[in-house]
Amino acid sequence: MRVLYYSPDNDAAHWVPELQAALHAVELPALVQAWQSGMPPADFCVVWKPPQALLDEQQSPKAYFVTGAGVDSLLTLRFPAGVPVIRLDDAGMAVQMAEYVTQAVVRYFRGLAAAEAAMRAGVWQLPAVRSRADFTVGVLGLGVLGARVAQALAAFEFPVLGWSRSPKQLAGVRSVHGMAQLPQFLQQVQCLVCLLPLTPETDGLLNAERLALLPRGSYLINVARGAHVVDADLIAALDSGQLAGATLDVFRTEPLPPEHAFWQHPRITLTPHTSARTLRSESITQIVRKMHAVLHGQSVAGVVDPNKGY
Ligand code: NDP
Ligand code: OXD
Repeated sequence: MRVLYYSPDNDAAHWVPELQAALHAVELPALVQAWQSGMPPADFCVVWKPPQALLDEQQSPKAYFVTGAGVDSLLTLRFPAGVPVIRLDDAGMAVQMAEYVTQAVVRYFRGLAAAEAAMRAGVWQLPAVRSRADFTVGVLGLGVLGARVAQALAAFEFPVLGWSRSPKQLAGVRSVHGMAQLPQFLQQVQCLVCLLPLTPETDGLLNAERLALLPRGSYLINVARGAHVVDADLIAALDSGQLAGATLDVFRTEPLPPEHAFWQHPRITLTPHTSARTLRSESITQIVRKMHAVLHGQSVAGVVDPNKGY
């Protein structure tokens, strides 16, 4: 069996031998190689942000595996017709996302940033105590990551409201679905978490009109994709006090350009797209398990639906 690996992140030196060893361990002997133009057809391709040339050359693998959860960067590429594209589902990301979002929510709920700033200024001042019942957290997207985040927040006894395309039932989480329910959803949440995939429908979803529906003084946590947010509308909402703060892990352009207004904004907390990292060992284990399933004609989770774009 032949497997090709490609990522612009220059990490083939780790992925290639580890993938080969993992395949060998489950008795799927394979030659795994970093992709170069002109290679013979592979049985599987494992890729992140591949060039179109790779897809044009590799027209008949049994599947393309993507080493991330979001596939928006692939939507403009032309994949060979009929070849499944399979993304990571969880593979160790959900627990990371749950811990990142929970810390950001708790930081806002408990007023920790203001308390730390006061201490740095030599002032001993207790933050106001909020009522948990009045701090509803709204999670946009109740997929693999959003569901785990919503349930982690519910375990901390926050009222949690979720929004998705199709109906969901999650213990401890009230949920609504569909575009028609979005305005009412937004009106109820003090802290909004975005965990949607980036698709033509969700691009720019968090614009001035929708941010204005949140109760005054709400918070935004965006851990999905930068383009879900209209940057200028977010800045305006923060400057007017409509939003009290935003935590942003993802940006329209990454790395965030040095001149971008987000860097210096006093009410924005920034992190460098690190809320849920691709964990190589967990990802390889999942990909190898799915390769085995595909070879045996079994169905696998995480197959991208080209019509939905995620
Ligand atoms: P999933 O595909 O499992 O879940 C997506 C969720 O969004 C589903 O609940 C889906 O609804 C909902 N959704 C999609 N489109 C719409 C819409 N138009 N209206 C309402 N709901 C919609 O994705 P994951 O949970 O695995 O990942 C979510 C995103 O997180 C990724 O696409 C990626 O962009 C981002 N991400 C960010 C990382 C980071 O480090 N910052 C790391 C990993 C991922 P339904 O269930 O009904 O289909
Ligand atoms: C992903 C990401 O989509 O890292 O996996 O953002």
